[in-house]
Formats: sequence, C-alpha cells, structure tokens
Amino acid sequence: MGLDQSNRYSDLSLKEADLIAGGKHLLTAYRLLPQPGLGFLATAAHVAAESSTGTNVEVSTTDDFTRGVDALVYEIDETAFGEKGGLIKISFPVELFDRNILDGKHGIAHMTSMIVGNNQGMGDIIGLRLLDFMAPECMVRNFDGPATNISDMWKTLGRPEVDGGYISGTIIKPKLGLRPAPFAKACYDFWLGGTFIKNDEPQANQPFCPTKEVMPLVAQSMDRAQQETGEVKFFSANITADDHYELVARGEFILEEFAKYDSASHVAFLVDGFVAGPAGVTSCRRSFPNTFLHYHRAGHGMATSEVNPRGYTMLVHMKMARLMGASGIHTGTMGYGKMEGGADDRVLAYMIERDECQGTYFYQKWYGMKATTPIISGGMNALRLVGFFENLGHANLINTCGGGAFGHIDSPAAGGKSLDQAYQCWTEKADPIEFAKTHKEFARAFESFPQDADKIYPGWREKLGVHA
Ligand code: CAP
Ligand code: MG
Repeated sequence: MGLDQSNRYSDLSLKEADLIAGGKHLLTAYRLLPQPGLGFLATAAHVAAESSTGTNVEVSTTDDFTRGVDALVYEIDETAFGEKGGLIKISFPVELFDRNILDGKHGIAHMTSMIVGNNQGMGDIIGLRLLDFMAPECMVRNFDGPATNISDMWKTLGRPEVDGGYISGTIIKPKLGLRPAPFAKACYDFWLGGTFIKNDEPQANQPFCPTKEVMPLVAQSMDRAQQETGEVKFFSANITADDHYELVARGEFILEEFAKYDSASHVAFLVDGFVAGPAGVTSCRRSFPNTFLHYHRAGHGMATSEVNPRGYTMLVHMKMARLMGASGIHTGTMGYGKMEGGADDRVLAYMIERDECQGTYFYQKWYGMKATTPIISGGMNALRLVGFFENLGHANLINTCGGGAFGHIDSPAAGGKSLDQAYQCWTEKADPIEFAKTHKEFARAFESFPQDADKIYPGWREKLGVHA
C-alpha cells in the first residue's frame, strides 16, 4: 500500500446521528477485507480516498477546499464478519455528486463510479462490498424517481389505486426460438386466463422474430383477448438497446402499434437495467414518462450474489433502481422460486414500496418519492404463491410465471387462472387443498407441478383423489 492516509480520510469521532441530522452526507456501509498484512483502518482510509478526493499519494494540487470535501471513514468494526472481513462506514459530502447541466438532477452512473467505482479494483483489498447506503433528503429529492407504477395499472384495470392487489403474469416461453405467429399465439393463449405478459429478456429484434413483425401481431392478440374476456391486458415489451435513439425508436414503434387498438396505456417497457445501466433506464424514464418502466435485472448476480466478496447487495440495487425511476423491478422470490434468496428478502420489496424503511444499516426516508413496484419472478407457480404472499404479507405486486403458466398441463390460460386463484385462496385464508376441490385450474396445478406439490402439500394426492 504505502501511504497511511487515516489521519486525513478517517474521523472516528464523528457520530452517525449527527451526520444524518446534518443532511449533507451520503452514508455508506461496506464489508472490507484487506490484503494480508495491511492495516484495517489504513485500508479503509485508502478506500475513502480513492472513492473521493484522493489517490495513493499526496498530490500538490490539493487545497483547503479539496480537504473540505473528503469522504471520511467514521466507523469501523474490524471483526464484524469474521474471516470475510470487517465493517466500515464512510460519509460522502453531497457536493461530490454530479448534477446534470440540463436540470441540476443527480445521476446514478456518477454516484456508482464513486461509491462502487475504482475502489472495486484496488490492489490492497481482497473484498469490498457495498452493503447499504443512505441518501439524504436533498439528494433523494434530486433524483427522477418513478413516473408511474402499479397504481396506474390498477386504475387501467378499474381497481382501486391503493391496495389494488395482485397482477398475474407470465413470460413468453420458450425463451428464444418462437417466430412472430407462434409468439403472438402464445400471448393470446395466456391472456385468456392471466393479465400481464413480459418479453423474456433475451427476446429482442432477432431476424427470426423482428420487432416490426411480432409487435403488430401481439397488439392484435391483446385486442382479441380483451374483447373475448372483457378484461384489460398488459404487455411489457423489451426495448433495451445500447443506443438511446434505438431504444426510443423501438418504444415509439410499439406504442403506435398498440395505439391502433386504443391500448397504448396497456404497454410497459422492459429495460435490462443492470446491463444497460442507468443511461438505459433513464432514457426510457424520460422519453416515455407515461409508460410503466419494467426494470429487469439480468446479470445482477455478478455484483449482488452473496458469494461475491466485492460488488454490492440486492438492497443497494433496489434503492438505486427507485432513485433512477423504475416503475417496477424484479425483487426476487424470497426463497419461494428458483433464484437465490431467502424469506428475509422482504425488505427488498418494503424498501422500494414504502415511504420510509429500515435497511440493513440505514433508515431510508423517501420524502414522497413514488413507490417502485415489486415484480416477483423466477420459478414461481400457483402452488408456491400462497406461501409467498403469506411471507410478504401482501400481494400488491406483479408476478410473472413462465414455467408456472406454460407448464400448466391444461393450457397457458388455465395456468393464468391458477395464479389468480392462488391469490384468491390466500386472500380468503382458505386451506389450499380444500380450495383446490372447488377451483379446477388451481387443482390442476398440483398435477402440473407434482414435485412442488409433494414438497409443499404432502399427502395432496389422497386428499384430492389424484392418483399417478
Ligand atoms: C423467469 C425468467 C426471469 C427471471 C429473472 C427467467 O422464468 O423469465 O428472467 O425471473 O430473475 O428467464 O428465468 P420462469 P429475477 O418463470 O420460467 O422461471 O426475477 O430474480 O431477476
Ligand atoms: Mg427471463
């Protein structure tokens, strides 16, 4: 390492309560594991230096003003995580954070480049993981935040705008390889039962299924399904692209196609926010403020997975997505689906939907910023949903079940209905086995997903009179 900068970049006499009350600092908590032989505080100070005004040596151009905006380590607990490292907390003066020349707003790209930027590659760390952060009021109020969310969908559905309840959905499967006509048919088949469909994230503008061919057919399918069921349907279209103009061109084309059936307000835009980054998300947020922005997070595991000694946590990812303005984001299935996670991940949903929430290290207030809607996805089906709702404590969310709909033995529509029935079962606090006796699609989910049924509802075959 070299220079010990802890004199300049740490002040352990600072009190977190005072920093919060002052409202002039963004606070961060990291798990730090220095390289063997390096001092914990000295490495922590180096992290603060590299993340703000400093580098590994003193530079002659530093002046008194510079020193006034140093990031400072204000708390350490060297043994907090055993062999995985210790806890450090660093405060960043708000002056350090970029503001747009156009409107003075803050941006997540710049913020990330500081708090989880160069510090992620420092030679003197083994691990440095951002566990949580707290943005002060002046910063929260200076981010875009969501323009729309599930309330707008509830309104379109004719439901109450508060506590409007569950929205059942699917992802068109197979993930890749459907041409336009079979793709649009799969949409129609699901919409006869369920409400919301999203493009699977790899579905884009491939030569075998061009956007300009498939989207007009999907709009047509939606129109037919709406007429036949008398219900409102939604489609979340992937408009992710490297280029802002390309993303906007896709979005505009899709809105025009659905507008032909008066269904432009039944469209959401899916952006792969982790790989496209804040520029991709904000391009959508600002170009289409009336359209639900569906933040899909493919790739996030490389930063957020618990096994990663670096990167940042899912909680950090969620908070950044709300600041950016995601209408909804995938929050995981909290141990009920196929992806990583556990029951305690409830906080991921609470953090984005409440006006204030206790995170792992910080109590975050959102000062009236619109909520971001939790989107629950990944290996889910009707059988798993009942326990999921119970664990979360509510069902004000969008849920997409690919396998759970297209894997239903009767039809995708039956799959869709089975999801709404799972919600009904939970709201009525009914016993799922008893409920299945009078709800066919839910009952047939047991036979569709027998391994899940065995695990969650042992003895279901005898009770439902189903024999293999
Ligand atoms: C789910 C899914 C979603 C994952 C993403 C998939 O399909 O379409 O992309 O949910 O994970 O491709 O796996 P299934 P997360 O319903 O068939 O599992 O929601 O955790 O970001
Ligand atoms: Mg997917």
